[in-house]
Amino acid sequence: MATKTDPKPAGVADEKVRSEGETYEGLSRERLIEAYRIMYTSRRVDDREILLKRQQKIFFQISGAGHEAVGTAAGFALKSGYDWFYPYYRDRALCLALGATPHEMLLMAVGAAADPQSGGRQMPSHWSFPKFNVVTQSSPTGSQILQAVGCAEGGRYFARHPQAAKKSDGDYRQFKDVKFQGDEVTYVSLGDGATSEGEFWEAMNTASNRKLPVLFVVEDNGYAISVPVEVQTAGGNISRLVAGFPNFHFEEIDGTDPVASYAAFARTVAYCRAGEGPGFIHAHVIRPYSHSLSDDERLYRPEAERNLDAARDPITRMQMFLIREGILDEKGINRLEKQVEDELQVAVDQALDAAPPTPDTIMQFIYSPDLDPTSSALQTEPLSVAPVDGKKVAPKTMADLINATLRDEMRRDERIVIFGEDVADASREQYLEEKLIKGKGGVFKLTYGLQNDFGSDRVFNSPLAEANIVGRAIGMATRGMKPVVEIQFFDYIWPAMMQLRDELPLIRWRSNNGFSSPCVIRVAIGGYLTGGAIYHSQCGESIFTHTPGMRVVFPSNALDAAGLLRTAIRCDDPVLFLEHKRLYRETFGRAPYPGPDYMIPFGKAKVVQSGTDLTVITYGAVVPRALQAAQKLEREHGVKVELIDLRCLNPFDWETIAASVSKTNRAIVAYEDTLSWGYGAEIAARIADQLFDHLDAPVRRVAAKDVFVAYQPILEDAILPQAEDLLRAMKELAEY
Ligand SMILES: Cc1ncc(C[n+]2csc(CCOP(=O)(O)OP(=O)(O)O)c2C)c(N)n1
Ligand SMILES: [Mg+2]
Repeated sequence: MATKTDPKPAGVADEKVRSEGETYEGLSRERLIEAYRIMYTSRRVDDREILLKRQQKIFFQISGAGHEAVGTAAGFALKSGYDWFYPYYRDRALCLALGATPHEMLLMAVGAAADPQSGGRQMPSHWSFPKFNVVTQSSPTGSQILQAVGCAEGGRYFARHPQAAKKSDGDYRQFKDVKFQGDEVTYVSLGDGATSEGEFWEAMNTASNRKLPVLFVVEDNGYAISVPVEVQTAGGNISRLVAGFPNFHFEEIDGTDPVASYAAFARTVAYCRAGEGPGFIHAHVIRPYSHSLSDDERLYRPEAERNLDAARDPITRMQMFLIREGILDEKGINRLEKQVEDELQVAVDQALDAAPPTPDTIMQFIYSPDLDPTSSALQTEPLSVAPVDGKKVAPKTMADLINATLRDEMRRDERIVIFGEDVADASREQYLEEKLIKGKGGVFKLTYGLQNDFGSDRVFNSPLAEANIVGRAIGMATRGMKPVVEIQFFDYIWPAMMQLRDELPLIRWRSNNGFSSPCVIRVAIGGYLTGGAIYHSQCGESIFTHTPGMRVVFPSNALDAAGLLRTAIRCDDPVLFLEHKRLYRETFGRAPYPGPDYMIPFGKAKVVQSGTDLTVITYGAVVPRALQAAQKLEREHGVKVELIDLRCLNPFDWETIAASVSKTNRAIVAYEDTLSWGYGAEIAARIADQLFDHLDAPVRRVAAKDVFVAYQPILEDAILPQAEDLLRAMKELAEY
């Protein structure tokens, strides 16, 4: 076999057969037999699954055929349950090498209740083994890579802050075990096609820049479904393109050769473990079974090309190698293969007998089963603030109280880190140390002074890349950290959308509670800015309330922001915390700081003013506008409006809405987002559905026009719902 230290071309036999006791790049003869057992098992599990699919006994199949050598080598070079793994769907052999069994894999293929990876929720080959530190994987090619970076950062953080790993009662830490090793490595693999995803480059950038112990493995089989590598990758070779990233150890190998692969992995893992930086292994492999059962590669690959691949099949090459080296003879190989077949047959029979999950389990583990953020466990009273020198303490803005809440929570919980664009006081920390500058602390100054107080390990700037922020936060939170990250403007949240829609809210559910990533994403949102224009004024909260697994909070005043942010940080679910820019420094809703333990449970609306004639349900910056309109309506027409501030959008407080509408028999739902398909549409539909008998008038919505917010203030005023619009609608509905 060709290796770096033995540069013979692949397929050419060694002249000298090694004697007993000699190793092959550190692999003993027993280890090589074990490698073959894993590789052969992997191939045979694929073959059996394909048969089961054809017999319609399973519902999908993804093969690892052709990738067995590199996977086995990775599994041998890394430590199961010690290092961390974000494997691609072709990594069956890796998972077997780490200790997973064919039975566990087949349970996933049949979708059994006892499937340890997802309880029947995910397709096969979407690996998840908490006991081996194999973190739940998904289908989007590339979304695992930034999470792996965050995972490595988590390991490093705990090594530097071991106190932070301690358990603590009364918040998410009670339910989140932390384990870490000072020299652990995080493995992440992907295909040649997936290197085209932007998140791959974002991950390479951060791993390189922070010298993280991440081992990137590109399993290059030359195709992404039918698209050949030269279309994906400029120049056709990813190794050439990434060669300029500093701090990396690079290897480009024949990934069908287990010995050469193992040698490359051993070198690279040693480099990563020593803390030198990340590793990158580019493994050339083959894909003998087409992309999947729905793909026939003969449609786009001629026979000659496929024959070239077949000649490199790692299974036959390994067989020939074992025989040639006198490690196993033909009889020995047959015996090993028969043993694998017999064991596999038992595993297949057991999997086919396994019970499916029952339909009543579908809603389990969307959210934490341990900590309910709506419960009174997360409810405290604000501290009353005594006057100072006889003078009442001046109330603070929402911006002030968010900053103070972050500071107190960081003091209380060392697992909290804050990162995002511009959130640090100054990345060049010597400027701060020498007191040459004051520091920035966010474009809205919400994180001002936190780096100064807690250090650059805990508050730092990210690159200008939103997926980078959220993807890394997910990886850190999986390890037990509590990232409280910032998206600078809601308008720019979209690069993170894959992470926010397909990853963060799904980690717990898709792994059947095997993993969770409770982190907080703070986002500056909304308009009424006078000059904010299209790209600094958007709302769009309904897109996230439409995502099961994501808590969504939208406070309208300083006190609520403080209480809800603390709950968001202490809770065990992912939270999107929406902060209205216009409300950051508004006179409306200022309050003294309510103390370091003030919490408001999620899903509890606030009745801003009670009334008998009409209910207005709203949140965010529409609250002060609706209040103004309601007060005017009462002054001028004697109509008494009950004004409900939802505060939390998922979960939301249906009880308060229902009680109010049952009393007033009239309802308006008001929101700043565009009217059609907005958040209020759901509330309106529920009122129409469940409170129909109580209604004396149709349910109305008041919202923005179905257009983006324009720059010129005259246009902005016309587009966003104003107090006058609310007043008109309230009056009309009261008179209906
Ligand atoms: C983000 C995303 N886009 C498209 C797909 C559909 N898809 C699944 S696998 C695949 C090709 C992946 O090719 P490569 O990364 O080379 O891996 P290989 O299958 O060759 O091992 C595509 C396009 C997907 N799963 N995710
Ligand atoms: Mg490929």
